[in-house]
Amino acid sequence: MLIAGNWKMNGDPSSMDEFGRMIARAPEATARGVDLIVCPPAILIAKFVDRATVSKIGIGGQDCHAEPKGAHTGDISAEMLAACGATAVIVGHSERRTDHGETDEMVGKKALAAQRAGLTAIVCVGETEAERDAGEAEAVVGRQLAGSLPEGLDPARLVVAYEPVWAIGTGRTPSLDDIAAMHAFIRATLTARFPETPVQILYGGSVKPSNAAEILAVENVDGALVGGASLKADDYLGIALAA
Ligand code: G2H
Repeated sequence: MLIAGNWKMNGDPSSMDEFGRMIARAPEATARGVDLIVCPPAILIAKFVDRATVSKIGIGGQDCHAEPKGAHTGDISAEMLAACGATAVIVGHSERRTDHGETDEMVGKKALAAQRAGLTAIVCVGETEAERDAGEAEAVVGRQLAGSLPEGLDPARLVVAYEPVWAIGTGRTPSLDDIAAMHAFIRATLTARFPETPVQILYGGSVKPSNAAEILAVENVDGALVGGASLKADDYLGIALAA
């Protein structure tokens, strides 16, 4: 099980106290075999890495550029994340796809860049509510998987996060049957693509301590990508301990 926390655009240096509480409680989860990764905003990555060296919490980025360096104002490369001690990076989150017009092709290049730098790529996919209502959820996710996972990716350093867009930050979640069906579809797609190496599949979208146990018990759910509930140590660890 992997419980990855996505802090999104939340946090500043005063967040170190909350992160310190996560570090203090992390061994409760890691002792049970649950891996923890926290992805703070970029300004905090180096600070979190410094603190996390005494714990078992991995630190990740929330995005990376496809190029290793150059004239790309405001962007951060996978190599820069790795140099700061990050071990993973989220790519293709629906908020990046919407806010920054990221296409499957761009996401695929970022995933390759992440692995080029030695990071685990956490690639996000998920349908909108309109697409689900139209019965197109699997077709959309299938297209995203095909387009966002280019040739050359190493499945051993790949995680796929299924995040239905309509469940993100809304408090709404799909039924457990719908989560099971989509994760089975993603598992079949990934197994056909990478028959030798199982790829971890996370569920994301309004995961909280009160629903974590039932979601994490669904077949083919290998963990969670947690947004809002990853900002507080008690909630984040509550989810991790439900795994
Ligand atoms: C989905 C998730 C984290 P939240 O984006 O990636 O956010 O848990 O707030 O729905």
